[in-house]
Amino acid sequence: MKLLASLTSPYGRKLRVLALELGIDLPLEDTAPMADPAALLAANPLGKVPALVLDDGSGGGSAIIDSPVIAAYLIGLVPAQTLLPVAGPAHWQARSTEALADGVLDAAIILRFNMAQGITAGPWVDRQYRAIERALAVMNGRVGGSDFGDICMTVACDYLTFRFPELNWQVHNPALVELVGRLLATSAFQATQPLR
Ligand SMILES: N[C@@H](CCC(=O)N[C@@H](CS)C(=O)NCC(=O)O)C(=O)O
Repeated sequence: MKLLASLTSPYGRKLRVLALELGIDLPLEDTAPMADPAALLAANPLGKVPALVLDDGSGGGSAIIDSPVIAAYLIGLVPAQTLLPVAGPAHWQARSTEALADGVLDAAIILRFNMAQGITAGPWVDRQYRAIERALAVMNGRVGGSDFGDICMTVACDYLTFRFPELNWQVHNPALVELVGRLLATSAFQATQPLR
């Protein structure tokens, strides 16, 4: 199995950290989505990374797409895992925390695509900034809920530091600041730093 993702994709980083923490060997095939490489389009017709290409023995390889789905697949490979509560409210809370963190990334990426076209203001842009601000405030209250949620939130916050340093997300979110400082020092986050 191999992961198609770019070295800077935060969704890809979430999965790479997860694989390291789970002890899963997950080779990365550096894939730039905007170049529409054939291997990516074969794995994911949406043309998005990350995509997980499975070994099905035929050389073709079937694929799992969308980082929450891939995350669930990886976690399912390790029945003894303790990162994500297996069931009940704590499970769904952790999955919702993942969705919040991914949603912050989705909003940030919309902003980047708009910027690339010279659009830096307007109602749609403001809406993304407001969504990020509100989600961060909720995430700040969820620190420590689960290791999985903590990983997802750290990935999202570090992406904001990387691409939107002027946002100063740290100012109103002290619990996230503490979390991110702690997790970025771990070997899994160190090994998956985006090229800056
Ligand atoms: N919901 C997807 C989002 C993935 C995504 O937006 N990836 C970006 C790169 S970080 C991408 O491939 N963008 C290319 C495009 O939107 O065409 C996931 O969680 O995997």
